[in-house]
Amino acid sequence: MLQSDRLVVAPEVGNAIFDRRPVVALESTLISHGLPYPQNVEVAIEAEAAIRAVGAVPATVAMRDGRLRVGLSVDELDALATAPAGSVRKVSRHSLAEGAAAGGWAATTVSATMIAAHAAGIRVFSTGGIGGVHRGALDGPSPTFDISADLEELARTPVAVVCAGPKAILDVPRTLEYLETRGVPVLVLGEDEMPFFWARRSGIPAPMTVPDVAAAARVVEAQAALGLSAGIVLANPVPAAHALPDADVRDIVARGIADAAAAGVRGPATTPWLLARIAEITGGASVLANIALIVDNARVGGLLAVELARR
Ligand code: PSU
Ligand code: MN
Repeated sequence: MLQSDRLVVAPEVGNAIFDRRPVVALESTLISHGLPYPQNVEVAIEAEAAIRAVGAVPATVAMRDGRLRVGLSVDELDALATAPAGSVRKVSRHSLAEGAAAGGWAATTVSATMIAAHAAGIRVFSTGGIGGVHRGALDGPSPTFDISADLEELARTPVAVVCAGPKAILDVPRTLEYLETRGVPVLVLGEDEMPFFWARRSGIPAPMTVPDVAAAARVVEAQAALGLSAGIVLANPVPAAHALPDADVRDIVARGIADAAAAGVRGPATTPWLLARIAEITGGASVLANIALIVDNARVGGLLAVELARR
């Protein structure tokens, strides 16, 4: 059991949870490792604003000095965003204890954010894209076995995660197979295809389509009522105005992955490295798409939390 002194919930967030008002968790790895400064702090603030605009309370999660923090101030968001490169750890389930023992700031990935959100009593969490089965994890001359801890967390922790699908740098079909095996429903909002992170469509059929957020809320509610203790993925395609063309994403990802292999990048550094490399290749267009999808996922997470609180 998580000791209460290891979980610090901001008063506004704690009051909302106590009153059963809608709350949406946000993660911090996309601030420290996913996007360049100053867009990282701008998107952190915009995502919180998008949640408030639909009547929910935002709670950005990070770890500081060994404690999981649920709800950060603007100054704290800024501290995470401006910390010198390499000074903030990226923590997932397997590295949370190490990050806690080390002290200082640590940014939580999807898996670590789900742990904190669930411990605090938050049912909805918005991010950019979830981790998944990396390309080359299972095949090629030397399989890396690199499968994001996000997938196992979704299998065991009952939090609904709003995202633009698995990041397009991943093996999306195998990520879907993994989630199916581990009992995680994957819902796509308003489309019959999985989104492709920076692009709206991937060509990969959606496991399940929901027409609107109210329909998604009914699935979340049924999942809980049936005693199924897994999470849920609600995939929301990137807003059309900032989407990259599907075919371009395919080419860009292939280039980025070839570059990463040539540079010998491995392990938890892989995702941040590829996101930065793809930002270079696209002249910043991928960053604009990433920002747009994070803010829109925050809005949809807010609507989902409002719908769940109303029922
Ligand atoms: N969404 C984004 N940018 C990111 C991430 C999500 O738009 O950088 C982060 C999340 O924290 C996710 C992590 O958990 O990438 C996946 O890392 P890995 O593949 O090492 O598990
Ligand atoms: Mn990994």
